[in-house]
Amino acid sequence: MKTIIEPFKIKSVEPIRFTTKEEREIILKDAGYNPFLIHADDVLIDLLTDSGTSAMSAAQWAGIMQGDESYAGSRSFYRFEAAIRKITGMKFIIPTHQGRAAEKILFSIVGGKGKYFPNNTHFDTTRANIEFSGAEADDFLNEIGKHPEIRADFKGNMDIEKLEKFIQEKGKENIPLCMITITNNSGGGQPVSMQNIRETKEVCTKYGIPLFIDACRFAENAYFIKIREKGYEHKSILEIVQEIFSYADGVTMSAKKDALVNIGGFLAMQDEKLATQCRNLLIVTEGFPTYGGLAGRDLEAVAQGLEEVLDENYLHYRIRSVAYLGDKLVAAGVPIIEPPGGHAIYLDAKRFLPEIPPYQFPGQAIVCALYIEGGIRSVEIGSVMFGKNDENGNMISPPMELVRLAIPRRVYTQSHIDYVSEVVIDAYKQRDKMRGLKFTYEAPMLRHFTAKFEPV
Ligand code: PLI
Repeated sequence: MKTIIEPFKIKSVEPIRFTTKEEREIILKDAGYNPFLIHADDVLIDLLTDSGTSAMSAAQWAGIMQGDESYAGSRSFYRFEAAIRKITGMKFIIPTHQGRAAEKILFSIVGGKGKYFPNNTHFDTTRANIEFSGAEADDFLNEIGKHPEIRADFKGNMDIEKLEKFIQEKGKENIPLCMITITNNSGGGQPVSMQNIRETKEVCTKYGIPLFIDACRFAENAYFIKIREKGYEHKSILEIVQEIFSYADGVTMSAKKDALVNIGGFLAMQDEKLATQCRNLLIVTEGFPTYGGLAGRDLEAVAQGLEEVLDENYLHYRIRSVAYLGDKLVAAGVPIIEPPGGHAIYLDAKRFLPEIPPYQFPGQAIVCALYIEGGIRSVEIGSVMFGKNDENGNMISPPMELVRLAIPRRVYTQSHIDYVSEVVIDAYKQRDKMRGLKFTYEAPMLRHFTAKFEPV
């Protein structure tokens, strides 16, 4: 088989700034050992997130020029609405400025004290918006998804039995909706199978609970279904995504992922009463229902991106280029979540640094090392992001300690990725030099964004 090439040519480039290791040591110390707090100009390869970091296409930039900036009834809104309706089949489509704005509106209405929201794994903003409303966010990831070293096709799946038991325990009247996140970002970018989405829907239907899909990476998930799930190999990506959403009663989406844009999101649903409530709140918090916190040009770019992301050549390159990095790391013995996910490689910090206990944040130690060694910015997804303190001040850690290397869409070439693998492999060889960290500052919510540390 020949090399799988980037399915695009580069028309516009952006320089990246080189720094020395000595400079990076000072920069990181000044930022309290938290790469969220360093200037992007001081980063060589930025793998902090795949969110809002895509390179847009010429057609998207052309759409930007054609954006209709009318306050109400913008032509760009109707294009946006049609693109989303074609994919999701949803009747009511509400633009928001990004994913968490959709979550905020939804959970302000359906959330509240005494309510429970199950998911395969809530993303941090989803969890935060649910908890902010006074409700509880509960994760039901399938057992296999909790074992980074086991290779399986659909490690993002919901544990259907546990979900059903939970519904019986808490009472269907206390569960306004159930969510499923595709792909499962916090669980390693792992896909969810069509069968699992169908079975989740069946349980929801049995108890009269609506199913909402967190659709950030729906196209990447659909591609995994095509190549891994029996019966889907000859279906088009559009057919697969339409089947996925046929099981949903609603959708939240950050368009900053699979819509290939730098800003945008939406909330969509079949229920008119709920849509009316959401639109009323949207007007207070985001804007009029035909722009909802976005400019007309943004709506155009989302509509175009949603068409481009369904291209199988693109998805083939996308999924393969992430796996390419994963394969190199595995060949060098670096522990990662296997198999590689759709948008990122997740280093398994527990196996990478078994000597550093979770309360000294092994993932954050790796994040710091990758920045100092190679100017690579990554993010910890472990005790810094999801750890909680009990009443005695002892930390309760999440099941996994991970470092995410998220790959922006259409941004880096194969040689950038080769460089990343060299830096990670070098860091792994020198892992006995890494030290744990402790907080010098932590915010009460979403603490990973602003936390400061010092080495122990
Ligand atoms: O960053 P937002 O507000 O546009 O989207 C929030 C959000 C919701 N769900 C999921 C699965 C996400 O991955 C997500 C955002 N993800 C970010 C920022 C990331 O770095 O993965």
